[in-house]
Amino acid sequence: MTILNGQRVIAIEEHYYDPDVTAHFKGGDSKLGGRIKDDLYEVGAARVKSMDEAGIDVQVLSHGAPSTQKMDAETGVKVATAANDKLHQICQAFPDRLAGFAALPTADPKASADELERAVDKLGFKGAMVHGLTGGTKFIDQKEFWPIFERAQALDVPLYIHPGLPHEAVINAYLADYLDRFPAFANAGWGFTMETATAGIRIVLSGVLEKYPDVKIILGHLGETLPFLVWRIDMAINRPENNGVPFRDLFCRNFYITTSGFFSDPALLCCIQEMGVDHILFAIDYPFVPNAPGPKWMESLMLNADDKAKILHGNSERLLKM
Ligand code: GRE
Ligand code: ZN
Repeated sequence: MTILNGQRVIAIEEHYYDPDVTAHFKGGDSKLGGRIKDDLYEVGAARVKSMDEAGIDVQVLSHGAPSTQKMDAETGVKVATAANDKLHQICQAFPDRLAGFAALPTADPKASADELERAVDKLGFKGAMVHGLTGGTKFIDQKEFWPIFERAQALDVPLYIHPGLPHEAVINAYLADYLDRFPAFANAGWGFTMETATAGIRIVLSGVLEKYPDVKIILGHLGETLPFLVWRIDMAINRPENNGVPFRDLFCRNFYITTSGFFSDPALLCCIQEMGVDHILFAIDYPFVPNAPGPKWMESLMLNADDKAKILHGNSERLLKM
């Protein structure tokens, strides 16, 4: 089935839209799907055909940003539960080809932990994906959200921290005057990166990884710049007058990264050198990124076959128990 000597290819940041979730999107969030909305809503045979053509065996599906992160607690619980049930049905139609990450109603952290457990135990999901700031303002490292990390550790499933649009004040101060001409400056062209890299750094600084040392965090987009920056952040955060934290050790121990939407040889080699190949997993970021170039890139990449196999499927099989 695949173009990589028949080996299994598992892609783990692959998005879809549920109309009962997107009905709640407002403002900039409702524009994120843009021209690819049809592909986001398509979760059946056409999606699997595109996977076949590209040589992708499995997509681990997650909703598109901001998923249920901007809903109030009551709405979020209702919508996330229904969306996860529907995603389970979607996966059941192609059980060898589609798997799921749960949506969590993060406005209610305790309900999120319970929904994560239900999604893993009852629906067979592989973990959960959280998209950016809860309510548009709160980073996920804040203590009220720690029950989610506690439950993820207990269930031994990863939390995938996916970008969302930056805080409105940040968009206005840093990005707004270019958005007419370059709307992607607020999302994949920088805003997403800045927002999610900040979330990743904050998770390490928060102490949640000392409290729950077996928590596994996944970042997409080759780690949202952090593998490149980890040495420098570690150095600065341990200067006099700082509390100090083994930043580089914690990041390289608890974090995993994916290739979603970032098919660059030098950037990937930097990630391998800093984090080790066991922490790098294959992803496309479909349909924001087309399927076909991903496996082709892996095929031509100057990397030994054993390490390619780890990235393409071995690490996902271990981390997501597939
Ligand atoms: C993504 O998931 O990477 C993404 C979005 C929305 C816009 C662009 C984009 O979720 O790359
Ligand atoms: Zn994505």
